[in-house]
Amino acid sequence: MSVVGFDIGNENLVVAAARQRGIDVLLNGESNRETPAVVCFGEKQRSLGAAGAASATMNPRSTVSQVKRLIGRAFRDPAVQEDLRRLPFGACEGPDGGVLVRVRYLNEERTFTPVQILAMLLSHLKQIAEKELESPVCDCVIGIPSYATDLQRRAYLDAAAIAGLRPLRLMHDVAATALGYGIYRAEGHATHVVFVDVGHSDTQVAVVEFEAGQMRVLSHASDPNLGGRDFDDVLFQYFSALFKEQYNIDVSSNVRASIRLRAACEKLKKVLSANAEAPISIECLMDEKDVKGFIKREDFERLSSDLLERMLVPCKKALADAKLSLDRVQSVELVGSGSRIPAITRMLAGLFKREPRRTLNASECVAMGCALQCAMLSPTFRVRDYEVQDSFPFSIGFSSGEGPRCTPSSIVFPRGQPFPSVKVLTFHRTSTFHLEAFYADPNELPRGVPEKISHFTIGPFQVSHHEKPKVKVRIRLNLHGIVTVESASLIEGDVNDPVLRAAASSNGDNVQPDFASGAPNSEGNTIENGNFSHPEPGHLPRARSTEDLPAETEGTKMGRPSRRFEIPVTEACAGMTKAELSEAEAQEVQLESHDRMVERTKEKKNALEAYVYEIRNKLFEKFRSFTTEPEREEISRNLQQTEDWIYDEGDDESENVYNQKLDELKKVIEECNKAEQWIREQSQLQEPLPKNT
Ligand code: ATP
Ligand code: K
Ligand code: MG
Repeated sequence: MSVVGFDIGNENLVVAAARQRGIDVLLNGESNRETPAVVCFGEKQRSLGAAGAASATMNPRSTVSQVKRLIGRAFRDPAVQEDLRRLPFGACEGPDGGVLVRVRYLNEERTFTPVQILAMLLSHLKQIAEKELESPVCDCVIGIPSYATDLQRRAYLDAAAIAGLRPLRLMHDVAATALGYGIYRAEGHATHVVFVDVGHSDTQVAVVEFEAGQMRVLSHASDPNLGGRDFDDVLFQYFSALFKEQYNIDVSSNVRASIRLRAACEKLKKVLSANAEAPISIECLMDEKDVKGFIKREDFERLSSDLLERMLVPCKKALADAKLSLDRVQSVELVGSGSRIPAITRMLAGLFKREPRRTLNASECVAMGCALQCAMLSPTFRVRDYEVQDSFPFSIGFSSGEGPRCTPSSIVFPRGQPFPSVKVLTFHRTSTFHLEAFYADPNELPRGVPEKISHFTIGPFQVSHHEKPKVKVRIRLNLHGIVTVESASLIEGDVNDPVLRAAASSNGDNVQPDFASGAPNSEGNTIENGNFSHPEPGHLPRARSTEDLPAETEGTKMGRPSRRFEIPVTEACAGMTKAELSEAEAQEVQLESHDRMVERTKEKKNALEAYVYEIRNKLFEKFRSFTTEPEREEISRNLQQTEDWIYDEGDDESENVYNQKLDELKKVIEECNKAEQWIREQSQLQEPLPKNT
């Protein structure tokens, strides 16, 4: 079983695999190490990755890109609306309030969720990996932004499931980068490194402590809306204004012109990373006008000064959260291709009082770190012991739905919590109750993210008892950074209670709801914060276990033994239902089989064309000796007819029709082929025997 790591960038996808000799980035069908995160829907087929990007200008409105930013977000979120304005494809609100991407596919209006598009990209990467590795790919680790919400994390898992992948972990991008950095280094004493990843649309920072055999993420900070594309936008605005003045054209009013200018600005930005000035020139941009312009790097930097200042904000926040003074930072590592702008390096050097380094491969480090983590988690690989401890960037609270929601004691996982982590909360309840998980501090969240995470029903259960029984609820922040109620149990002190005893004997572990009638206790609804909490070793996903739950039987203060009963837990969270998930899986299977059919049809058409050429060449050489002039003319006419047909009415036919045509043609020259075969055999028979020496 192969183990792979995926970097799902807003612009670029990378897949890496662990092999016996180390981690390799895998090449796509075009032999590139990065694959554009693009799906293009066409009249006849869907094109993914590099092929999708190649068809983008032909079909801009049905070319879907930057979908990472739309996953698990509300259509009405102003930040989403802002993104959609810049993107050429259409979108509308889905029944769940999420985004639906609108495209034309096979001459029909179709909508897809961003999760489905992500699944298409993952599936494309899976195919790339399977081809390169020549083995099936299922286990993987997927890089995600540290600021991903619970809903978005679940969305990544849904997308992976649709693509037929099994993520052993969703891993924060920068934690993956840090793992790749740390595992080959064996400092005895603690060193601190700040990682700054500037991507296409976001900037992520983490402060990491390395010691021999382990890494600990001390803090994550980020700006989800600051990346390379914002610098493109600065240039876009500048040249739009310039062209309006000089050529009297309004580029932003024209989709195609906007796409072309944006692409030219991105190129220009890259040129400016290596040169002090750069020209721009676009033929026939709009209203049949050719445009020309030029900008100096210093002017670009001046126009970008706000963006550059903003880049320092998450850096300062990460340092402050890590409680680290500058002199304790040994290195600043810069990754992400967006960081290639020289002014960014300069700004960071100013802040950190040291030159940022580029020890790691800026565009491949996330995928490589993920592949490494996958190897560590997979039983099929042996990797040296190395402990990865990540930290969670948002505070998570729980409330039982009554009383003031966010009191300091309701924070179960404070910001910076090492995870995976388990905490046990104790409630005093006599019947079914509800728990709500929520983000405890809205200020920590990206703009537009709702505070509510998910809702849990603890029950059904009911006890008739005068004492308040204890309900212990086990809460897990899992390896993916998703929060769940793992189990709940009723701890009952008095085993002499006849009702409870009856329940225990007749229903095994579960206390059923209909055996007692006592009124629910209205008190005891406050959360007793976890009486124990243990961060687990980061590299071990732990199976659900009850080993550290209170013992089945334990002494109470009255000296009586207590009993434990499991209570059912149901979860209600946004995201896809099981039925939606299997429907999406079926749809993806159908789309893929259509893609394969289109590919096969192309191959069949090519084969027919190639056959025409092959026979035409043979006609006047090999076939000459045994055919008459009229026979050759007849065959020639047939070949010509087939060729004309391919370029005309047969241009877009089905696989079967091409097969039929090929068979017809083969019949026409059947006699010739037989004759050729006979001649070949004869000449082999007549070949002189090798001389005996
Ligand atoms: P994200 O991490 O935000 O999801 P991503 O991982 O796809 O996105 P990267 O591939 O790290 O992003 O970076 C892409 C950005 O890097 C683009 O904005 C691109 O213009 C920019 N970029 C690439 N090369 C250069 C260069 N030489 N100079 C400046 N910017 C560059
Ligand atoms: K990337
Ligand atoms: Mg990235």
